Amino acid sequence: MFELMDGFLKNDPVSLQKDILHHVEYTVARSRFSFDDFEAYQALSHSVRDRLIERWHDTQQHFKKKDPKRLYFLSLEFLMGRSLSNSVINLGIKDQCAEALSQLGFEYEVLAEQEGDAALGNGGLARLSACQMDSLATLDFPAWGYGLRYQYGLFRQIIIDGFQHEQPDYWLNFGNPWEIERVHVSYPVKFYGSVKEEVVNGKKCKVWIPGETVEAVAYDNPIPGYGTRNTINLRLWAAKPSEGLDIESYNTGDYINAIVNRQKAEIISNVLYPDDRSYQGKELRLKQQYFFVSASLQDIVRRFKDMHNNFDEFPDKVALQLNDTHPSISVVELMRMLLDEEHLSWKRSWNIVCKVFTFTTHTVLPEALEKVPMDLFETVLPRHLQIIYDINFAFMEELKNKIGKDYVRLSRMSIVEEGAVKNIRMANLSIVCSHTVNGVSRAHSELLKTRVFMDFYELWPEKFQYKTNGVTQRRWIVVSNPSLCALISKWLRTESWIHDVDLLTHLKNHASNPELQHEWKMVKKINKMRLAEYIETMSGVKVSLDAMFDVQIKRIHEYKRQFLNILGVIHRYDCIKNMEESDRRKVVPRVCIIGGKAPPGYEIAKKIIKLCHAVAEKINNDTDIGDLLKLVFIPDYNVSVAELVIPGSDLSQHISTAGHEASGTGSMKFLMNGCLLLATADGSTNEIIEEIGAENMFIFGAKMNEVPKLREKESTIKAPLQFRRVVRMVRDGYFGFKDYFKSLCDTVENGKDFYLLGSDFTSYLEAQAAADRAYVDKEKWCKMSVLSTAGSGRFSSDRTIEDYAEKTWGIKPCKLPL
Ligand code: 26M
Repeated sequence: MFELMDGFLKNDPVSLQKDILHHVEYTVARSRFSFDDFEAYQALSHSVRDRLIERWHDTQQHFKKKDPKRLYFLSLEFLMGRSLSNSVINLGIKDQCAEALSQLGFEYEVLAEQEGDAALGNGGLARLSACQMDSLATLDFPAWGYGLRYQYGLFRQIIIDGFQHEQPDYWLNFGNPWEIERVHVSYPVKFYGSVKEEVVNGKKCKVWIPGETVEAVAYDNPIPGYGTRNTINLRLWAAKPSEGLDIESYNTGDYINAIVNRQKAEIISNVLYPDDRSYQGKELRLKQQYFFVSASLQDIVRRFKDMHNNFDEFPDKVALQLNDTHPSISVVELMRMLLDEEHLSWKRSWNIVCKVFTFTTHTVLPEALEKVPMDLFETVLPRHLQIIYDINFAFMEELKNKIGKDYVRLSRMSIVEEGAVKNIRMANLSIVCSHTVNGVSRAHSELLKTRVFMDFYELWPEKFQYKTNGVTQRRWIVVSNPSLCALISKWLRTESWIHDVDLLTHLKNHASNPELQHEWKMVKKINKMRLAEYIETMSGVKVSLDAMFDVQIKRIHEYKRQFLNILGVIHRYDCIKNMEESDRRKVVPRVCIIGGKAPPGYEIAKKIIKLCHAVAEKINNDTDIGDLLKLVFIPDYNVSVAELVIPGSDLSQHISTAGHEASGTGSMKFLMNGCLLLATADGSTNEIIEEIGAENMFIFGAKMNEVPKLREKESTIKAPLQFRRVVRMVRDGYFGFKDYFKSLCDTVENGKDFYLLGSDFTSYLEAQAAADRAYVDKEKWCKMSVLSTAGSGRFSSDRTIEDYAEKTWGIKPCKLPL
């Protein structure tokens, strides 16, 4: 019998089964003769975890021995989703696990479903971090992720009478086998207090006397690479009361209060902030940011000092990646550590800081750039504010030398925003202190250079790069679409595409092959069946598999235009209603699927969710319509729902107003799974068009450069009749809730249609009609679908990460020997 062994633990089914039973008995503490699906999931997870830990240890040892330059990826959000399914794929032990379980009377797929999502993030930015961690591990890069271990992840969405309600996501309720608590890896993090000047060794020094100290405890999450033993670490910090404080109690009340107050420290890592883009300047948010940054930097500096004693070598050993501005306080914190704790000179410290940081921004909207009110800064981080002043002073001097006394420009570029309320501009701080700045698609980077950060681009053109996002094909094909994965490997006669995704392009050769097409359609059908079952369970709506499954799943936001989608559905409904019987037979049946969470405080987004339900109620119960049109809202959209929905979709919509989606990564997941895209030329779509050709997609709407003009003219131009008609239906209460929908209708009428729904409506309907026509021709549709998958290689996060490694971080692979 072959033995799959790369550590102490063997990976054959018999050994796995032994381990599973061991964990049933000793970890889960159940009888090995009677345990349920969840307990079996726990035991299996612990068996997989043991294997991860072996590889994790070997990897860390190896990195330590080789001491390469390491990348530290700092992010306040990671949307990891489930770990079991991903780990067994990357370890290459899925079949063995399935066999081991089947002999015990369990089904692997059923157990994998037991796991809840790790949802420590909001949306695109957070899932991108997770995809990038997978690629960093797979490509053997010596990388670490650092973040916060929130006790409550992103809120759960429940729908009552069509309205969104938020519920806490206490994801740790049933334990988390995928993390390792490191009680001995902990650091004090300071807040508040004051700054004093002292003389140390004859030199004047600033000393920060904190008002509060909180302990950061490490939780390590192993991230296995695919087809390699390398397993990197995602270290998340949890806040615990600091040991340092002695409780001097004079009475029981003091004693109890002292304990209660200490316990308040834990609040810092309690809950993830939902992204509403313009949410600014909250004390707890600033404390979260500093907390994770301070602990991470203490950890990083400690690791550096273990091996080196000259800080000038720091930039040769450390790259620090800022995932948006959320961790940008790190630049100031590193400065503070070098100045106040290592007693380096300003010049030397600044030199080091400028060589280690790189900054990626994920937004287009200038109003979404983070600002922190100065007095809040002064209270929470008094020493940091001083350092920011010093950085800004030096920067302003340098700038004056270059551009003269252009005070308007100087004030635009200043890190400190003057005004009634003074603010610290976190993006300006990040740009000034980073050696590279990048957007997340080519179009986005152009926008940064010509608009959002134009002044900085003029000053430092060499700092600006562009890096188009990517997603990992391991999760988005291999884990979530096993049938497609098998088909691809069969036709390419290799599994190498799983780590060399450019090989997918060879599918082009078979795109018209009837045999492949037959198999391709079968795969889609299986996935549609799975999705249809899910829809029926979640919403009670029965859908026909012959219908085109048309999907829009993403966070709900005005710029993403779910409202446009719903108005399109209303138009379709209205057309069918008014059709002759003979014409009805020609209608391509559709199932329109929408899913996504609205930020809790974003009223218009919540109204869009309610509208979707109101329209669905009407259409789905109209016996006149039957299977020709259904509308369903999928509640509580998250990573594992996406894994189910994407493979089962025929068409997916990415319809943001051009110039608003920095990149978009959902589109890439659909593309890989052979779903056709109906999209505007926004963000990364532009590059998808280049790869697979506009003829294989349904592109519509105003182009990025047309948007400003259209906006100017918007108030004077009448929206098309069809558009006014469907909005009127909503306004007049055709779907009920007349008063409630009024403010929603107001956002697209009376010259206030900022996101240009009216102006894009006609071309949207044309694109939809083109999709209908294409769907009727099954062979043509299938060919377009194959070509979508075949052209998706460029959108793998492997490509993105290789590019960052070479051009931004300057890191090289450090592979564990087999
Ligand atoms: C800010 C303040 C307070 C609380 C939360 C936030 C916040 C959290 C997340 C703000 C923005 C956040 O994420 C932005 C984001 O997800 N951007 C998306 O990033 C993707 C990956 O680069 C892109 O593909 C999307 O186009 C972009 O919208």
